[in-house]
Amino acid sequence: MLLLLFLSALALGSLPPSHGQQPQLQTGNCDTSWFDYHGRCYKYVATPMTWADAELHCVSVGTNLVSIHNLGEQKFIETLIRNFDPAGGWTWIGLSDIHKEGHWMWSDGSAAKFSYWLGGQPDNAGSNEHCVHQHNGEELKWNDLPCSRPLAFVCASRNICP
Ligand SMILES: [Ca+2]
Ligand SMILES: [Ca+2]
Repeated sequence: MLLLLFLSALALGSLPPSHGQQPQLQTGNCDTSWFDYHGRCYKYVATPMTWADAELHCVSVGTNLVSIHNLGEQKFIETLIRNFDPAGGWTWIGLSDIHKEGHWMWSDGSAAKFSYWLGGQPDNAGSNEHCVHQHNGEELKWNDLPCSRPLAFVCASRNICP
């Protein structure tokens, strides 16, 4: 009996660790195929579109391209993207300097305080990079790119605190 208990304890101890690092995707109060993070709803759209068409698509369902305000939200969005595209392909977010070069604005009107640029970015390559996407890699860091590139994208609802 004691031996059995000992073996059970060993078996329990050998269970793989839970995936505590990655935020879980939950629908919460969001509609089907949207996911909740701290009361805001997010959706990954795999159909490649230009940045403007992606924004118009988000607006057509009452949202905008996603704005990102802290590292926790960035990591949630990385999890959301990888849930649908495990390789973490290039994905538009709502940041652009299309209105004024070097001045970054979120398409939902929120202030651009947080950033997560790749090394050496933004570089405005060819003086023609005004829209921001999440690059592939271990982390999905940000890069500026020509807005005309068709990419997947993430929409998010606007209920964000100032
Ligand atoms: Ca630019
Ligand atoms: Ca760039």
